[in-house]
Amino acid sequence: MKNYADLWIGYNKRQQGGDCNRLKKIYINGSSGSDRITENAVHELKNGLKSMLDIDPEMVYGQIGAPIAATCGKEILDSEEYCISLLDDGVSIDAKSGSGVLYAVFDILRNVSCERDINEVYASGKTVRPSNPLRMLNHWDNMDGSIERGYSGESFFYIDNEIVIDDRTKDYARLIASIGINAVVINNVNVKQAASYMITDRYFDKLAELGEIFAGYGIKLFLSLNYASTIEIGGLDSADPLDEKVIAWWKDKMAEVFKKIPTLGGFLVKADSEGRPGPFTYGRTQADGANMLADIVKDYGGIIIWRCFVYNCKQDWRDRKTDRARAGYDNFMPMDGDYHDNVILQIKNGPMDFQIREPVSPLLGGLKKTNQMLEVQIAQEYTGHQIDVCFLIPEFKEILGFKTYCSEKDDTVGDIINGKTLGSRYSGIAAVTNTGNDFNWTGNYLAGANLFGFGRLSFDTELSSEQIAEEFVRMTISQDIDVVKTIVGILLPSREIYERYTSPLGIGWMVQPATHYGCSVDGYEYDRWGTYHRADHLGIGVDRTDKGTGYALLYNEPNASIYNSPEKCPDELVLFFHHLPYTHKLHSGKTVIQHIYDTHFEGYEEAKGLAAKWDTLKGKVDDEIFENVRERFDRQLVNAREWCDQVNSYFFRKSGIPDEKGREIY
Ligand code: GCW
Repeated sequence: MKNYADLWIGYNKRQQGGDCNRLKKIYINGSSGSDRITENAVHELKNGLKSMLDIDPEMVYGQIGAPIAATCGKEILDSEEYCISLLDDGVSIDAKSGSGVLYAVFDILRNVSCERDINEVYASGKTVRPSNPLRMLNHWDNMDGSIERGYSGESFFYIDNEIVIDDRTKDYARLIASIGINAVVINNVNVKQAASYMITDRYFDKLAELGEIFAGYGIKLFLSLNYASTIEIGGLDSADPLDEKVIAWWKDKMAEVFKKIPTLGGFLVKADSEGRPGPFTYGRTQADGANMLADIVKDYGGIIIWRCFVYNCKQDWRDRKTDRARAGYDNFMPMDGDYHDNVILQIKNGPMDFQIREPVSPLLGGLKKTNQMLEVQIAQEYTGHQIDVCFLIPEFKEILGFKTYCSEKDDTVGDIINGKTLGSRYSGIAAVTNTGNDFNWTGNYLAGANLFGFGRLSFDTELSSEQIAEEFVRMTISQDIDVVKTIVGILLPSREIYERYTSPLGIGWMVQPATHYGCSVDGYEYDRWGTYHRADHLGIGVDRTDKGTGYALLYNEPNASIYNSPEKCPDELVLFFHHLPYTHKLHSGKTVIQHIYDTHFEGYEEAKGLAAKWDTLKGKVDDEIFENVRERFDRQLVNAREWCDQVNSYFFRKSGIPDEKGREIY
């Protein structure tokens, strides 16, 4: 027995969503069928169609330009692009490489799995090119098997400082390739202990093997790199990026690494952040550090993805001038244009750290001459630890759709990271992933929707949250229309519900320090991390306007003026930008304090509503899935109640202003 679930690549029996005869003959144009990715794709297709529909397709291979390929009407340009069209006697896939074939196959399997009528779906030919060049997962897995911010068991990549390669590894590659992922960083950005030796003999063989497995599914292997490797494993006394000895060491090292792991795509680097070493130690800039490595890996086609999560984590809470929100911008903007071609800056979606609501980082739309990549987090560090249900795709859609006003057109975050704005081929989106070795991969079965959804969205930014949620349910839980509606109805509002019972109006934090689960309003208030709410008896919020830290002005107009003004600033972010009296009236017409009370009472009630909806599914969905989610809901309700009562009591005690509706506050 396998010790893990199949999720959306289980291919259980399906009803035909229309006449499926055409699936009996599949033409593949553009690949001889003998490259490894196509072989894997065809295997997947045959296996999937057999188990879902009992169809054993005949495969016909032809080269691009063969008369057969006429149906798409346009030339396939990109190696990951594909076209699926209908022929009288079959279905035709046009692609330029194995990757295109692979994505086409998963497109067909997904539609069959959702019981859609392929004659309708592909009636006029479907040409698809992925929205983003890089569609990446970042694992924060440590080599001892633990996972930093992991909520679904231990790592399936490592046990006791050894790399594990087994059936699950290959199924993982299939699982993520099927949703469009083409790059994976397999180790934590905090590179310590054994992980520092990933770029040595100790691990080369296993990494080469892993890289090959991934490559068979169009996925590039990436590693997180210890910036201070020259010191920690190289025996030098410096990691200064301009020091000749340091540069020479890296040159030798990279020659060795790319020779031993030929499929390697490059490295992700967390430098000068939260105690990690970096170029600042030597009075150098982030660009100096990134460029030094990038120039060296360039010879091997490698790229350096450099994180912008650089801030002072030893702040004095008394200091109101230093603003952590500004740090990314202040540290990276001055070198805009200096980062070399094969450097990508990886920017967290917000300026702080994956709170349930943050403004978009002003680096996105600020940087105009630098390759950029968006980092989001599907590991639910601040969003409920995969105990509370929190479907994050609606949030990601908001972020991608955010207008930065960085140019006349193509100025959304989506445009920036898909390479349109800058015309760059080095860009994309990465998620800190939510997987572990739990049976269902993600702890809460419904958290699987975030993994599925992230992949789908990274591949096709135009998909709606609802489409994604529905596909997830159909592919993994049930085709029953009522079940589908019920679960989609749980997923879609879950992020806003989570927001309502936790920290209000964009202020963030108020979490238990260290674990980041559960409420502690003052948990970080007198700490060193730069994460304050500044509440007193009169009001709450951080003044980030021109009169405060000036952060609001880092945005392009009109965003800067909107955020800078308490009247214009959207309610959901108003306490992020402004310190306001509890009696301040929001756009909603409510005062700040009444908003706090109302949203918390409502959020808790709504969470109960989600749990009640789930209860109606008993007997209608797989028992194991039912019980898994049911048990999480029990814990979510305890959490939601704690948040509700602690936040309301705290602000009632601070402000002395009673709830208009006279509800119970402690
Ligand atoms: O805030 C922090 C998380 C850390 C994480 C860090 C980062 C991997 O709490 O666990 O470290 O963000 O993004 O580097």
